[in-house]
Amino acid sequence: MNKRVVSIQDISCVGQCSLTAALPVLAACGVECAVLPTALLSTHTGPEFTVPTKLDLTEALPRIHQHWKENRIPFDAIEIGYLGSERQIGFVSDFLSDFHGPDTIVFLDPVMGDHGRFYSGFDREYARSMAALCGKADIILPNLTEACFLLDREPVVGCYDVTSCLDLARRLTGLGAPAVILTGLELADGQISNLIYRRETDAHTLISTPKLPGQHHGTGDLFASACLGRLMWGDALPAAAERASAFVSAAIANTEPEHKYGVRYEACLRLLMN
Ligand code: PXL
Repeated sequence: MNKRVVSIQDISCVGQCSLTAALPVLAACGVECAVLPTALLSTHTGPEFTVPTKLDLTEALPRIHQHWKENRIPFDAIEIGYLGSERQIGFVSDFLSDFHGPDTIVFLDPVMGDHGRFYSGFDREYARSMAALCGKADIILPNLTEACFLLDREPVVGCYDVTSCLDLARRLTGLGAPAVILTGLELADGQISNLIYRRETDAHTLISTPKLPGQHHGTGDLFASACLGRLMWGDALPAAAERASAFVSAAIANTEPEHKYGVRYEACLRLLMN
């Protein structure tokens, strides 16, 4: 009980994603959320808006790191989401050297693309640095596109089968993280699945929910924070992922398809509470 997480990702001032989603979602799970904001953007970078303004906070990160180190502030988990540059990956790597204790869970969403393409500002070089960072994490949560980029493969789009996904998950643990959650998989018509794989037991769990209409920004961020929050509350990883999936699914169902800010998850936060 009384867990403290630090969430390292951007603040998108408008857009229900990254830090503005991590804070309420982790709080709903009963978990304290400290923040290490990597950049301040006027909106998320999705095509729903014109190009957002961006204040890069890279310079502030080592100073915050140093102050926390002086004050010996411990974290039960480190959540890593959207990072803007290889320099920031380098910073996170240094941060982990000081703050990844034996009982700290490093939960890394290697945000860089979807639907077979990089998000704007990301490329193969970035993917290689992110693959190295995966070696320092305990649990990584790539979608199918990110999984392919991490393994330096051509991206796969659309339907894929469980056997191929399992093969991908096994190879991803080869990067160093002992557990992988492959997110947003379309394994069967009308379904969205998450596949949880652990290297230690070679066991996997598949969690599927109906695919709902609309393409929304930030669903991966919500899933990650909800899954980490439930894990911190004491759920086992498959139960945490199941609860997070149900939460995201309810949030999507609560959102009109044309809503462009993200998903309306606020009314569904109670699904994460004990
Ligand atoms: O949802 C991930 C995310 C977070 N933050 C920003 C983004 C994105 C995805 O594109 O643009 C700024």
